[in-house]
Amino acid sequence: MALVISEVREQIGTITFNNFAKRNALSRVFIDEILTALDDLLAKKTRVIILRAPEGAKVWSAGHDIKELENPGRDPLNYDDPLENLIRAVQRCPAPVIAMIEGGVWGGACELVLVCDILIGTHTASFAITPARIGVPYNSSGILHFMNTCSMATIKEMFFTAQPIKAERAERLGILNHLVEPEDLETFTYNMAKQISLNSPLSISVIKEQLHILGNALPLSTETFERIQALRRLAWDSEDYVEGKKAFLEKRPPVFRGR
Ligand code: YXS
Repeated sequence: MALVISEVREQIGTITFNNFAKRNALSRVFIDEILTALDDLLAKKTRVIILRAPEGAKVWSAGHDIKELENPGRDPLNYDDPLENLIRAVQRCPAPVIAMIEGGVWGGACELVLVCDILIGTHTASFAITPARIGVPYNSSGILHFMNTCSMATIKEMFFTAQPIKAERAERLGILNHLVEPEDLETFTYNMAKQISLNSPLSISVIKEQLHILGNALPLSTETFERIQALRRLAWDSEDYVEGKKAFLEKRPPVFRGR
């Protein structure tokens, strides 16, 4: 069964996640299908791309497929991780990508929607970043994506509590561009997509890439980068990461010992 449904209407592409059994957990196979759909839509000169879960979804995406996370002792969010490839593909996509959100957005999926260009959701949307629930370190490019959206205080609360931010607060915090009623979500989203599709695609793609370049323009010395990697190794080498992954697979709360 296809894990994504892709369609085009008046130069507006829609990729619908269709992996409910695993709550749209972003596995390698699922991500490959999303990337293929993205390429196909761009080949068809689509001017706007919408990422969505099926109407009325309780979960937009459960985040990284935990079963596919690297084993403890290795970087769980390394440059070549499939989810990292998807995040870069969305950032580099010349067409604006709109995240149309119903339901919970978990873990790495929370970063995925933050690198989308516009977020439109209903009151069922929520946003949780959860490395602390699993004992993994997040990666620097991912943390920078949060820093480009929210205040430091909000980011610390999200990462430290690993608890969902509900839609109303997400709108106040600038995570959601628009919070709309469920019955208005499609019309509102497609009207905005239509407005964008009538503007200059070249101008939009250049401005989008300028914002991507400037948003990532945070100079780091090599020593600082190496220090960050050493810090991250403390987590991905820890017993806590072993426990975090094991607890998820055993469907029980983790017991972290800080080592
Ligand atoms: O037991 P079966 O085979 O039916 O499969 C279950 C779950 O194991 C599976 N599933 C997942 N599989 C892999 N990776 C996941 N992230 C994941 N989430 C769910 O889907 C089947 C149905 O799950 P179930 O019964 O829990 O569904 P539910 O409707 O009761 O609850 C939906 C959720 C999303 C609230 C619940 O599944 C959940 O809390 N999932 C984990 C959310 C999460 O912590 N995601 C973070 C993944 S790690 C990540 O993204 C980054 C590395 S980080 O941690 O740094 O953010």
